[in-house]
Amino acid sequence: SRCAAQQFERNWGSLDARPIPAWWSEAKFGIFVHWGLYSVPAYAPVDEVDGVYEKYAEHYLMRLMEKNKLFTAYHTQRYGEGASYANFALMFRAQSFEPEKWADLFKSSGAGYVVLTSKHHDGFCLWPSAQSNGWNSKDLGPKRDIIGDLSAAVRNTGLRFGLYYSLLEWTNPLYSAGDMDAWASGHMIPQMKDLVERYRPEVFFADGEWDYTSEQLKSTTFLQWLYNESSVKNTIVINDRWGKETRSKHGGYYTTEYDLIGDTLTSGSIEHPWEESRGIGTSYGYNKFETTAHYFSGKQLIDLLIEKVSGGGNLLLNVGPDADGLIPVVMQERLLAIGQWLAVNGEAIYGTTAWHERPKQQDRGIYFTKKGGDIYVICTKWPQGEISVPGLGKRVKKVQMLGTDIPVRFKVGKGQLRITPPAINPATAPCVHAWAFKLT
Ligand code: FUL
Repeated sequence: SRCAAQQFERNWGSLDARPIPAWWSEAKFGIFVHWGLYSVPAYAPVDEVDGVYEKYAEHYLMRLMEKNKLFTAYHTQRYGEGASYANFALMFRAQSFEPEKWADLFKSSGAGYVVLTSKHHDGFCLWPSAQSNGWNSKDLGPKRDIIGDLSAAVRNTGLRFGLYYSLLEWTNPLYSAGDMDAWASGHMIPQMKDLVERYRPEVFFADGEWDYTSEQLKSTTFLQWLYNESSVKNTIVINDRWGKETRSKHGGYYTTEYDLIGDTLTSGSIEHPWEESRGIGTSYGYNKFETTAHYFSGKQLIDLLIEKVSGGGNLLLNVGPDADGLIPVVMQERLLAIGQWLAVNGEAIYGTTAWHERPKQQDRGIYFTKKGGDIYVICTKWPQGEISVPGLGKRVKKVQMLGTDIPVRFKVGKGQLRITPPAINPATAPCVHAWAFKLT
């Protein structure tokens, strides 16, 4: 009998028609991990520059290559005149890396998936890649298959596991030569296929797509294989960074980054799946010079998650472990704060969709999500006075505050639902940061 599986063609029209696997849209919250040689210097200027990208510690190598004054001064002072970036491969040792501890932390954050940098723009691989010329974590530094170890631990906790992969490499002569046929066929596609078949990722987050078109990078060739033939063809979720013309246009979900790219997505007006990613501070790779002033508080991160989810998006929140393999305590604390909030209010987040018909009342800190026949009203500020939800009329039978049995009074009239926030003693409130009402 004929195989019923859909066959995708090698063009965006066909590939874009594949629906995103539901697990991803339901999970809402993921953890991004940027870890590599840049975690050794763990430096970027924080206060001396205004731009977003100059604060990325994972761009350290490129900043040295372009003779950036601040990076060069730091590098020289810390490692000596002319010290090479390649030396960091010996200093990136991960002696204290315990993947089970990371996985437990990620699980406690309430996230549904974890995405690890398999290879960032410096080309250093966190797995024994045959195409890496020994420039990887198994041959150098930790002497470990980091992807193998972390993916197993993460999956043991029931979370999904995905990979970030840079299509460009700053110092690879094959890439610099500009022959993209050779690059894609001889290096990139073999690496990507190796990653997929070895680790069976459930997310493939491509990046570094901005120099060439998706045609030059042969992205549709790889994706056709991924969708038709790979072992993850039914579960894999991909993003939109597959060539300089593809962002917010092609691939799987659309990506924003520190709200920078395609920020119209975050207005909540589009139906296409999308995801915001950012660090807790101002960098993805660990920057040891950040202070608490540069970090979002638990409250800010919870508000961010609510804002993105109510706008129909996911949040991929990044942590940058240090070169020893430890996750800085401040990052741990932030993830646990989110996890505590989700333990009470997750029902208003997981598996929901945006309630596009109702504009959020952002100035009052009021956001909406919906699931099945239920509506959730999430208040990031304790509501002063009544909360009014237009258009619900008589449909609402019950209003409940998540995490407590305290009765909630509400009125229906003139096409409006009006909720009176319960008088609550802060000490017995279900949570401290944001409160959700479920309307049934
Ligand atoms: C960007 C990269 O250049 C950053 O270093 C980071 O990986 C971010 C997620 O994507 O484009």
